[in-house]
Amino acid sequence: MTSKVISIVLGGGQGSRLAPLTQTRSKPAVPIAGKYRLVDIPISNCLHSNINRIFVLTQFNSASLNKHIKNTYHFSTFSTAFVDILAAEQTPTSAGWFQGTADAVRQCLHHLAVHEFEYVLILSGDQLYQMDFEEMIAQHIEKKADISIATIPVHVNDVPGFGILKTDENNLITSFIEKPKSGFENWVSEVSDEMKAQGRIYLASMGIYIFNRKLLYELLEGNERTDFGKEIIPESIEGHKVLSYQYEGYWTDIGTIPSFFEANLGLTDDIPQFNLFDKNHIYTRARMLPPTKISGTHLDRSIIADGCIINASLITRSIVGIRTRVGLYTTIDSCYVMGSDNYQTLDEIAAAKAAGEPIMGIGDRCTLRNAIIDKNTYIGDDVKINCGAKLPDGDYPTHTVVDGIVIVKKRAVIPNGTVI
Ligand code: ADQ
Ligand code: ADP
Repeated sequence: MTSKVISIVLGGGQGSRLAPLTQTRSKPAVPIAGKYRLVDIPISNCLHSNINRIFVLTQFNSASLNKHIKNTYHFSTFSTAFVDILAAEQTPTSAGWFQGTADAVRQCLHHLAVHEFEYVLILSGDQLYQMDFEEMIAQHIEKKADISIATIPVHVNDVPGFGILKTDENNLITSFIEKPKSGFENWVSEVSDEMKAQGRIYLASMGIYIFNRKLLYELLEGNERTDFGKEIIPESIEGHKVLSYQYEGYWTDIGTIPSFFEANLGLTDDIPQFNLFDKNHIYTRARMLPPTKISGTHLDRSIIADGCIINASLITRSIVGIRTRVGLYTTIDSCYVMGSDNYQTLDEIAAAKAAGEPIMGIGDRCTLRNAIIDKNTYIGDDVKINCGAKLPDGDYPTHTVVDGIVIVKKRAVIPNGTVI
């Protein structure tokens, strides 16, 4: 069944909502949970659902995304499996950037044409969830749907952020409005008691679609429609069998800095809603890193990735990514530290210290709170980040503040004694 499916991961437009993390890399390459990349989530869900022909569409092609995909997803020469990146490209018929989700898929249709498939599974690249697509595909085929949309119950407060829909008793979608401000109030759906108790009574599109091959070509070819949520889906419910596949597990959007930050820190909960320890684990690049070395640190509800050297006093509710070095007497609370791509040598460290310059990682006697520290940053000694009142939003050479969260930019150098 899944051998008839090709998957397309929408890897992101300009990624401006995740800036400055997307300043030098494409959205699918943004690191999450200390050792993975965003794109590992949809790809792992596909592979665990036995879908192994996957295109990742991205607006710009960063070296790190290519390297990550090339070094991670290896298949046997005897299988048809692949994970290929398709970046927006100039061709005789298109000028460049994808104009929206449907336009992105349209522009890559010619890459799909050489493959044998009957169904296209379209996924977002910025969501955290574990879902078995085989069940959804089985329902799609069994019910002879033209399009299936994965849906999830949401609270009225979240309605304006999603495509909201109404179904009949056979899960047929009869109405759909993208990000409505009104007009949806009577569209209360059949949901479980657990969802009802949380006030989640409206059905939202998860931005996960299955299209029959022929219909997808008909809907996209020879027209200007650029967006699935705004155009293709609302127009298709007239005259086509568009079914809802209702899901009630954990699913969250990680396309903005606050949601990205919370989803990451949520992994440190006693029983996180997203289970990294599931038997269907997240695939990522296997690195030959040494085990982490920790000295004199009180660690509380934190995740420490491989290859770190940690001498901090206290780390609470934080994620510390690969190859992070943290100095003596430092305190880290509610932070996502992404880590580094390499280690400095002892000679480099000695030379930097002699010159009074910060070394890669986090120095001695620092206090860091509510921050995302991007990769390869140099945070000096006695630095304080976000230790006072809520900071106003703003963008500065070394860091950005979004919703009170400080994001220290990749490769930023924060001199000794700085207070942010
Ligand atoms: P949004 O998430 O707001 O709503 P959109 O911004 O179009 O929709 O993004 C969908 C996915 O496509 C994201 O992963 C995004 O990064 C990616 N994407 C956007 N533009 C792209 C481009 N030009 N090229 C490549 N990828 C691109 C959608 C639906 C709603 C639904 C929510 C669920 O429109 O109906 O409720 O998803 O999150
Ligand atoms: P990301 O920040 O998304 O991880 P990068 O583009 O930094 O992506 O890719 C990671 C790889 O690129 C690492 O192996 C790193 O050594 C290398 N790299 C990144 N920046 C530099 C740089 N300025 N000089 C040399 N190598 C770099």
